[in-house]
Amino acid sequence: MASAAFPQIKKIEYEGPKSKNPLAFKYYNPDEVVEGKTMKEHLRFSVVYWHTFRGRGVDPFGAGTMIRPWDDGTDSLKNAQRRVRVAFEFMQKLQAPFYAFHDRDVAPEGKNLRETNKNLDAVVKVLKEEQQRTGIKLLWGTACLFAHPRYVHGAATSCNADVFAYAAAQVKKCLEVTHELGGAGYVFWGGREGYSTLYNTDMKRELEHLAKFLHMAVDYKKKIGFQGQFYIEPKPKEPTKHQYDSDAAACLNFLREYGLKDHLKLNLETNHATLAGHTMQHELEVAGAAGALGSIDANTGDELLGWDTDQFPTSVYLTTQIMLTILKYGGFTTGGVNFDAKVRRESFEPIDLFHAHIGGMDAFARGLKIAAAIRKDGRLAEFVKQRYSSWDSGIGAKIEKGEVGFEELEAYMLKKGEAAPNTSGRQEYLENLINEFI
Ligand code: XLS
Ligand code: NI
Ligand code: NI
Repeated sequence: MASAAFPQIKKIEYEGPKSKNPLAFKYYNPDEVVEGKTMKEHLRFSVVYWHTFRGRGVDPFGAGTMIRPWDDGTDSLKNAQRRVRVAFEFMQKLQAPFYAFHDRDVAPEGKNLRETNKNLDAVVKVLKEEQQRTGIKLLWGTACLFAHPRYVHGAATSCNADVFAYAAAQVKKCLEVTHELGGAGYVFWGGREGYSTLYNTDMKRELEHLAKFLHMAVDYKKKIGFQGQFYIEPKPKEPTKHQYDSDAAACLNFLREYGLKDHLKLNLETNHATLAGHTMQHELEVAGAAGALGSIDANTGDELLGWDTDQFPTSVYLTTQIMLTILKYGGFTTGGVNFDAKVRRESFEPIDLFHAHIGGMDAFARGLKIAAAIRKDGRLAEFVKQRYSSWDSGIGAKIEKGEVGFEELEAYMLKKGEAAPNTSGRQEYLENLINEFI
């Protein structure tokens, strides 16, 4: 490649917890083995193209602030291709094994679909070269079905059938490109699949259209032999008042209702969980219990701001809870820890991109190690096991096996007279136990 975009920055290495070097990992040691796998294999870190390479630092009150010397600010193809080289220099120096993109992050929109597709092909060529040069892989691709004005009323749920058709054509192309780049997955985030007012909305029809759209995608995926995993990314609102994929449970219900459950897993994002009034651990648990835990968009919100601030995750409690649940369900297969996060508008220098990702990677490495230590200690799991032990034998086992109904249970209780006493839930004890490991 031509001249480096980050000439002062060398490859970020693991230096251990005592290091005071801000450009080193204190906890993320890619080759260190935890529970039989390396950290690199467990965490499968991924950098997002949109925030990291296209984020300009705009907010509803102000213009962009980001200093990006390699970017000439135009929508030219040349600029887009140069940006790819920079992105791969960044990811290589960061030791990030994966990345994720929207079609429109990487290549500019043309004056019609044909020209737009041509632009995408021209950038994909460079992406492919850089993937081969660095060994960095695509975690997932996705189509941006929300930014262009044509998607004002949604994409697959638009009242305008032509917009549905355009979205279908766009996803078709994006699937082909993701396939060509060897993507491990493909994400559907319904940015504007929802409503702003029910006065103008035929919800039933819109949901049926969304399902139809996803079935078409499944069919096309099979047709081209794309083996990657499909995911739905839940989010309750923003930009719309209500989005149909509002949380993990709503997504699962939708997938089951429309016969899509076998074809899509969930890509869960912390800040979206918060907006839905849940914790990330709750969302992971809902997905995990349904066999649909796919991948995560790692970020965090601000307790005092009620919107999707997409901050880099630094809370060790958060990453510990996430990794406890991920490990409980067997770890990532096709998914990974994708930093769908952006540096603050006030953090406008290129080096801030490194600080942000290093912090997130270290926070997850700590979460992984702490979660593994809690699992090795075994007291937490043992407590939960004990708490449900009344189901392991006697009447509990009979209920679970389906051997008894209301009549048998009435006879059992009439004979016994009163239920066995309850034991304490010991929340405070368990919170203290977790703190032993933090
Ligand atoms: C927006 C979403 C988006 C998806 C990909 O809030 O998180 O970035 O991850 O379309
Ligand atoms: Ni996301
Ligand atoms: Ni988001």
